[in-house]
Amino acid sequence: FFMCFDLCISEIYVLDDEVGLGRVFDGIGGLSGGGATSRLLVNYAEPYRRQILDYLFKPQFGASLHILKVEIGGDAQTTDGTEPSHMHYESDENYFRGYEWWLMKEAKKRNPNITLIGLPWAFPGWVGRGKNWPYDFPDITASYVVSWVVGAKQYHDLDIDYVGIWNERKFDSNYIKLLRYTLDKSGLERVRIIASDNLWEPITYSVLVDRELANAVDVIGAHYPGTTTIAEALKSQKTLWSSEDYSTFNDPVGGGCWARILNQNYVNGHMTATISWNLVASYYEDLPFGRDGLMTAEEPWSGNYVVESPIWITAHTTQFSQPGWTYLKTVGHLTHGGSYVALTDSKGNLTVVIETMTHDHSVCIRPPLPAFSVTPQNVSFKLNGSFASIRELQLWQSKFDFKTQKHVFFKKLSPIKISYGSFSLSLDVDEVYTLTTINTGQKGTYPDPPPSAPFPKVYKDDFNIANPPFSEAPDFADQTGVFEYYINLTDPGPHVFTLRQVVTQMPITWATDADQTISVIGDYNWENLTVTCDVFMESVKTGGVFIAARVDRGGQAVRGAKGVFFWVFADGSYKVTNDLVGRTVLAKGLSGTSAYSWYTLSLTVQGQYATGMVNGEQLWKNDVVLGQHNGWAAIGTNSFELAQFDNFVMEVK
Ligand code: 147
Ligand code: CA
Repeated sequence: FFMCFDLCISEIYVLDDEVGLGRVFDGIGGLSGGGATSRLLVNYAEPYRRQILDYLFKPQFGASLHILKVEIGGDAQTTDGTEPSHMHYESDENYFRGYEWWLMKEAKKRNPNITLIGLPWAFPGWVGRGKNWPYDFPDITASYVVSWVVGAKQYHDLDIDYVGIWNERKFDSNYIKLLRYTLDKSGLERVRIIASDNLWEPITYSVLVDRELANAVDVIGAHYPGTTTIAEALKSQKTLWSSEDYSTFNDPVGGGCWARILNQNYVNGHMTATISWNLVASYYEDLPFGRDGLMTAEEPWSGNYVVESPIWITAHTTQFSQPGWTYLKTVGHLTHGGSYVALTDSKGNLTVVIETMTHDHSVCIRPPLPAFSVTPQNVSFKLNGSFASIRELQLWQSKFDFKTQKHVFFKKLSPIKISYGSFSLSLDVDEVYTLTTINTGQKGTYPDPPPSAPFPKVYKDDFNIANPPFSEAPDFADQTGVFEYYINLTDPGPHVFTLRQVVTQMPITWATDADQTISVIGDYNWENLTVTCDVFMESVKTGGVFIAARVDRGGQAVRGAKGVFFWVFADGSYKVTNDLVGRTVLAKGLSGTSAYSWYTLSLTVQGQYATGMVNGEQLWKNDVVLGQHNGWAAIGTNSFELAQFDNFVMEVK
């Protein structure tokens, strides 16, 4: 940029608080879950794990997020895996499962003012009394959700600020009112309700015609709004949020998407918060929506992580304005493309964020982006009202350069002097500027993390850990069902500490979970390896478990997973199949296996051949496995049944 004097023609934009103010700013956030998007983060060694958390949450350091939204785990597949429920069964309550509690505490440690939100994608099956629907027994659903809020306080001293209804699924007005009532009855009047985490309609219409519902709903939250809202939403006078947005590959175009929508969600759509799906891409990249997070941390085994451009784009707003600040009325589009917003704390501070992202460098995953043009331009800003006395503004710049790929992110430039109440800037395309009276901005940095490395070729887990920090064993990514550390208190033998699949009923689903349970682990590119695992069925006659290699998919597509699956059943038989559903049978026969005994299964795949052993003896060999060339290793069960796993080993050839 250069200072623009009389020689250049520039458009004049006025920043004024005397014409009234706009809406109150509620913050910028990240979403962990929906689902299992932070799965691998928890397994990072220190100091890398806390560095990643600092880049996300530490004020005046990196993204310095204002909001953390998490999934209320429902034991079901919710995009990149399952997250455990605090109530697997009706009589069960446990507030130490999964990693969302831990994540919320880490966020609070860094920013005590961070806003916390919980939203269910799925519910355990018992909540619907077996029906795939959460509103037939709304009192059960409401008390299930309120239990989660109460548990957050009781066991973790976390005050949840907002809860939602059912992610991107139907809402039920009576349920929302009952949720409000149940919260109030539990002394949680301060907890507010977001509805409905879907489109603007039909929730807006319902709020407009139903006064009682309008009283229960505090925020209308829409997903992927494409920066716009609808007239009815404005008419409702409700706070409007983009309660899920972004979901774009986090390369510089992803950063450009994020820059454009952070400004324009307010300019065009009057939305006062924007939440990124997802917070941090901490799941195997070959699961759906790989790297759609503000940064990437998908290699706990190496410690490598990458601070991507969306982190620094976030900082342009978050480090210089806080929830409770107010947007000025004087915000808008720039004549030659791009946009500007301005915020104030009403105590004299002013922050202006300008973005000039071009169309092709700011495309998000959805919705489609209509054509627009952005060209270099000179702009002048006139400071009126209480800003007239400002003499200097701090200046921060991000400058995308798609030609050289030498991008500059969140760089502090010399402050701008204000003369005669105005300043000028020469804006190039694909730039982001912050001009602010706040002088605490900082581009946080740590030494480079270790280099990227593939998943280790030899991997063992005996699950022998008495007080695990998390309920799930490292690097296992559950795709249907939930696999937890388990202690066999009465077992005198070598299997006191195991891993156990604990979901015994199809949940109220969000995606299409498989009818079998499955947890994947390892490297998607693996072809030839041996997987060994001790297995223990807990269902007499009907039980079944498998170990697998070359598993080709998870996420919403898990039902169609292919690979090489070696099953044993409690009825004394075995099977080798090409798919998780067990339809394409490569081999089958008798194994002599039954429930309540431990067996060591071993599966070796080498080129076109696979061989299986039980307790060290070959059960079948050299079955031809064509079609499936690579994928993760996996363990799982034949149905929603209890079963245990121990001494898991993978050796890659
Ligand atoms: C959202 C979900 O809420 C997230 O859990 C995650 O799956 C995310 C991935 O992009 O997507 O669900 C959407 C799925 C489809 C659309 C919008 C949101 N869509 O097609 O407009
Ligand atoms: Ca063990």
